[in-house]
Parts: sequence; structure tokens; C-alpha cells
Amino acid sequence: MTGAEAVLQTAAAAGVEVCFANPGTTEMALVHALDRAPQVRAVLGLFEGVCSGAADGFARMSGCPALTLLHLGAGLSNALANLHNARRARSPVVNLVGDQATWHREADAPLTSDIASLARPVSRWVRESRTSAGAAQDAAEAIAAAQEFPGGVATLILPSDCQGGEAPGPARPIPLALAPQPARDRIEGSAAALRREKNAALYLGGRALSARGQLAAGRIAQATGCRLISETFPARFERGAGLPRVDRLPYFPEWVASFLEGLRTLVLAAAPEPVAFFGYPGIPSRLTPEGCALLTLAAPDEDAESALDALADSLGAAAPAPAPAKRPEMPVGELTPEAVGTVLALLQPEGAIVVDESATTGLGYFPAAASSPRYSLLTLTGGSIGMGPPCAAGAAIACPDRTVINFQGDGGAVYTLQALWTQAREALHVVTLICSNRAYRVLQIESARAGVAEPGQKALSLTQLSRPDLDWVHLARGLGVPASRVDSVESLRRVLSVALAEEGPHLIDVVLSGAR
Ligand SMILES: Cc1ncc(C[n+]2csc(CCOP(=O)(O)OP(=O)(O)O)c2C)c(N)n1
Ligand SMILES: [Mg+2]
Repeated sequence: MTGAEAVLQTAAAAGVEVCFANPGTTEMALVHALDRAPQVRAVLGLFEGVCSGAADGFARMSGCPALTLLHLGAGLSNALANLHNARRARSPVVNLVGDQATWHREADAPLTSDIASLARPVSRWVRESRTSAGAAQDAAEAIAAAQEFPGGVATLILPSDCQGGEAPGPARPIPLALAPQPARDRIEGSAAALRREKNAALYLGGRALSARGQLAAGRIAQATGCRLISETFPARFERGAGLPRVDRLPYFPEWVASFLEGLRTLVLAAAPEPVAFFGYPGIPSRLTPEGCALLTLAAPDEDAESALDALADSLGAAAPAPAPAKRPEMPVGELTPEAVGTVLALLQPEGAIVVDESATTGLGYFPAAASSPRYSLLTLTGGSIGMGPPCAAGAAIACPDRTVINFQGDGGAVYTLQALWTQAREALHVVTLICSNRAYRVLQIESARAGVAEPGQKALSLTQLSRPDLDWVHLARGLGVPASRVDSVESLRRVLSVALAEEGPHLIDVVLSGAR
């Protein structure tokens, strides 16, 4: 068999189910090898940022590694922004990047570049295969590296002669180590601190936001009275009825200051210490209030779920009565950001996966959906916009029985709108809500916060998405996705209900009041 066949059969044996691909000439052997690996679904993305965002979404929802197949340094570069988000999400993603034949490198042909240097900042593991005989073992190690708890991005560079040359056969999957357990004294230390200090909070991130992690956190809160707070941009946050109340750390640092005011103890569970998203003059980077003790129960790369269980047990904590499902009231009046979030919280079906890149429109959604039937919330972990549409596609491929809703800012959506075509081609049940405020609204807010009362003409034009308006209905239809436009609460309710009940993708252009 070829090196490429050995690589893909190694991946299949390790449990890989999908490859999000945008190939070129240097990946042709891998493309043909996909036909000999029936376990691995091949999904075409029309831009590499779609492949990487979809791999991230798939990995977040399945917990299994996803492959991308990318064309040399140029293809990898197009994928980097969403690989950055995947790295922040600790998603197991394996990039297979084709390269010039080893003997052709010195000719410095036009597409030749330093792929490893491009890969390193987003990858926890980078290797270039040297021989076709060794490529399968390299692939097994790449997959194991991506899966090492809690997950990460691995990049394997495969020169075309290593793909096309002879290989003895696939490599055996490498057994995975168990998640590292936090030392016992951290559980005892956290228990003592939470017992002692009334004004305390458990700060939950990563795997601590699984249902199991939150149920344990709910017991801890019941026993000690501590607050439960999530990181601002979790990779995957199980939410809704039956889970305890967990507040989300606000985005702007001055909101964080009042949110955490008076806190005396902060216990970290798979979340790094809260820091400001940006450095603002006069505002500290680290947001833990002065005089507040900071303890780590579990680091992000430790088994936070077991640690939370052990902490709840050591406190002798009983489970609080689960809160029942409760939908918000149907809003009346203008189609404001709050109204959009409330309608979504009202209609999203049980088991929905909500990919939230709604930016300023989504501020009211999080509290509105607190007691909706159980759902999974995926957010913009790395702040690099354009994650939503591809991430939704990947999540839908991972969970074909669940409805995926991409709650999406119009500005972010244009970065990776090609993902709509993949949603259509793969017949994915993704309902996209484009929040059309026709602006980079958050940047307008940031400039007002910076004290600019009247932005100049150029500054204004760089934050407006008008002249011309984006025609989302035609853009979606052109990419094969049925689409509708709504401009009132009532039409949003009606169109969203229908789109959720149908099969396949649908896009709704939600024209917010003030943007008409
Ligand atoms: C890759 C990347 N480029 C640029 C930015 C800067 N940026 C942050 S938010 C934003 C605009 C978001 O606009 P939209 O999605 O329409 O949300 P809104 O602010 O209007 O609610 C931009 C350009 C970024 N975060 N990531
Ligand atoms: Mg916008």
C-alpha cells in the first residue's frame, strides 16, 4: 500500500471518522487513499478556514479527533485563525498538510514555504514525515498527541513522495494515558477554603462545564454557599433545565470588577485565572479582585470532573433539587438584540447545539436560555471571528440527530460564509440566525469606551457594513441554503419555528431594529 493509504488506515483504526479537506496536487495520494478508507468521511470545505472551524466543531461535540487535509503552507495559513480557536478550545484536531516531494524542495518552486514554522504557534505537536514507510507511525503519533488530555492541535506535514511511496501497512493506535488527577491536597485545600470563606466562587472552565462537572459544582454550592461562575468563552457549556445556575464572567473588565467585587476566594476548576480580553490603560490584566485568594482545584489539563466529584464528596454535599425547564415569555415590540435572544431561548428544541458568535446581539441570550431544555453552547474560545458557520457544520456532522443553531454576527459570518455550501452539500440541519446590525457594532462600542465621542468619517466607515448592505438571502441561496429575511419579533418567531421543524440547513437574515 502507499504511505497515504497507511496514514488513513491508521487514522481509521484510531477512531477517526471525518476529514475536512481542501486538497491540491501535493495531496492527491491522500485524496485517493480516502476512497480506500470507508470509515473516514470526506467533507469538502471551500476555504481552509471552513475545514479547521468544522474540525473544531466536530471535535468539541464528539470528543474524537477530526482530520483536516490542507494544501502546503498556503492552505494551512488560510486555516490558522480557526486553528487558533481550536487550540483555545483544546479540541483534538490533526492537520495533514501536504508538501513538495522531499527531493523537489531545493528547487524552491512557487508553493514551497516553511510549513512547520506556520504550524507551530497553533500546534502542540508538529512533525514532517521523512519516508513513506514511516508516515503511518507519524500519523499514529500525531493522533495520540491531539488526544492527549484534554486535547489539542497536531500537525503532520506529508511530502508528496511520502504519500505516494510504498509503506508496509498501517500503524497501531497508541494507547492514551488517563487524564492527570489533581493532587489530593488541592481538593482538601479547596474544601477548607470554601468552608471557611462565605464570599467565595468556583470558577468553571473546560471540562468542568460538562453536565457531570456542573452537577458536582451544584452540590458544592449547596453545601458551602459559593457562587458558580463560568469562563466567558467556553468551548462547550452544557446548559439548561436540571443543571445548577452558573453565571458567566462578563466580557468588559469594568463589568467584571463589579461582578467580582467583595469576593474573598476564587477556586479554579479547569479555567485559567480570569484576565481582561485586551489591555486597557489603567485596567489591570488580571481580574481577580485585590485581597481575593486564588486556589487551583484542577488545572485545564487535569481531570476537573473527578476533582469536582471528590470535592463535593469531601464536603458531604447533597444534590440540590434540580430546577425545572422554564421558557422565557415571548417578547413584544421592536426586534432588539434582547428580543432576538429571547425568541431563540423560547424556541430552541431540547438537545439543540447553539454555536454562539452573536457578539453584541447575544448579550441577553445567555440569561434568557438558562432554564431552556438541556442544550450545548459552543462559543468563540479564541476571539478570532468567523468560527460560527464552520463550527456549526462540524457540530452537525458529529451529532446528526441534534438541531444545530448558529447564532451569528453579520460581520463574523462573512469571514467563512462558504461553510453554508458545505452545510447544503452535506444536508446538515443547521439553522443560521444572521444578526444583521450591519456593523462591527462591538468596535463602535469599543471606540466609545475609549472616549471617542464623534468618530471621524474613516473610523466610522471601517465599522459599518453598509453601502452596500449584505444581501444574506441571496448569498445563502447562491451557496445552496434556503433563506428568509425577518424584521419583526413575530416574523422571527414564525420563520424560526418552521426552519427548526424542517430538515437541512436554513438561514434567517434577522434585520435588527435600527439597521433597516
Ligand atoms: C480574525 C479577526 N479579525 C478581526 C477581529 C476584530 N473584530 C472583533 S469583533 C469584530 C466585528 C464583529 O462584528 P459582528 O460579527 O457583526 O458582531 P457585532 O459586533 O456587530 O455584534 C471584529 C472585526 C477579530 N476578532 N478577529
Ligand atoms: Mg454586526
